[in-house]
Parts: sequence; C-alpha cells; structure tokens
Amino acid sequence: MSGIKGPSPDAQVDGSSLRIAIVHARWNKVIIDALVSGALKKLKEAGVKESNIVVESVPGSFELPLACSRMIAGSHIQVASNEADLLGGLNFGPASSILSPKVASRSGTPAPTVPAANQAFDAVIAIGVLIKGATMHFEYICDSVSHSLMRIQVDTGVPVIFGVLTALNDDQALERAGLGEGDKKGHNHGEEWGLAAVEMGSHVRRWNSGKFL
Ligand code: DLZ
Repeated sequence: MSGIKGPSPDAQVDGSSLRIAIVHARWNKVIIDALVSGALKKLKEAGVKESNIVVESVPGSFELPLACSRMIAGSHIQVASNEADLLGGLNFGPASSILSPKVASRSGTPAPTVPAANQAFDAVIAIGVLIKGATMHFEYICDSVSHSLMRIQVDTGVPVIFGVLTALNDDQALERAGLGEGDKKGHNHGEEWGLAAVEMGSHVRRWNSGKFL
C-alpha cells in the first residue's frame, strides 16, 4: 500500500504457533471471497499453519458478533475437553492418539478421529460487507456490529479483527477488496486483517504472560 493512508510497514511477526479463526458473512459473496482469500494469504505468509486456521460462515454481518463470541468460547471448551481426555485416559488407540482424541461409539468401536484442538483461538477475524441501501438497515447493522465486536474483544481478551466493510455503494466495496475497475482497482483489505490478527494474537500472548518490549 502506498500514500499516507493505511498501516505503516508490516510488523514482522511469526504466526507459526498461533491458532486463528475467520468468520465471514455470506452477503455480497464475490467481495467476501476476495477478502477471505486476502486474509488467508497473509496468515499463511506469516507462518500460521493451515491446520491452525478455522473458517466458518454465517448468513449476514449481523450474525458476526454472536459467531465470534461462541467460537472463542467453544475453542476454550475444546481445550478443556482435550485436557480432560488426557487426564482421564479416555483415548483409544496408540499413544499418538493423544494429539488426536477419538470418541467411542456405542458399539465400542472407536469413532473417526477428530482433529485435536489443543489451543484456544489467539485471534478471530470477522469479515462482512455492508453496502448502504435505501433504508436505515445499514446504519443499524453497522452500528450494532462494530460496537459488539469491540465489546467481545475487550470482554474476552481475544483480539477480534474488524473486517467489516461499511460501504456507501458497490464500487467502494469492490475497491476495498481489490476488485475495482481499471485504475480504481483498489487494494484488498483482507490482507491487513490477516496481518493484524497475527500481530495482535502474538502481542496478547506475550502481554498475558507479563512480557513487554
Ligand atoms: C438484510 C441485510 C441487508 C439488507 N444487507 C446486508 C449487507 O449489505 N451485508 C450483510 O452482511 N448483511 C446484510 N443483511 C443481512 C443481515 O446482516 C442479517 O443476516 C439478517 O438481517 C438476519 O439477521
């Protein structure tokens, strides 16, 4: 990105130990798809492992706050349940299954392996595209979603990256996903959201352990 707007050069952060969730709305799908791809690209470039990236979708942007809140809580439940399995020795199969807990079926045959999730999300990226229409709907959703996402990150201590475009028309939204026409191609903001997730996830981990620069 050039010019005076936008973030200063990327902080070089190693994302290889982070677990990140992306939750996106499905309204305005072409733009959403580009933004999600941009975020994924930067997560992977920063070293976040594919197995540590979870992508979920919800109908529209209004559903994003609830999804973020429940996914953060759910990832803590996953960790607690894996720890309980480890302590209780409830796993079947070889020792390697400790990292891949299995659940017994009623017949006693181990059920298919479910991927281990032994760490809670370090950050969640909420992605939506709100485009102003003829009514006040846009204003209500923009306002409530932005306030709720901020509240969730402050209340949970897990960074929630604000990946919600609030555009006055289609062209504005397309440009902010790098999909504009000709010299108005614009830039894919999903990339910054991916980088922000890695940087904030890493900062919060460090801060939580009482380490400061
Ligand atoms: C209803 C609606 C409208 C009109 N516009 C958008 C939009 O531009 N972007 C978006 O993400 N979602 C929109 N929605 C759907 C709402 O976010 C929500 O999914 C529904 O009101 C159901 O709660």
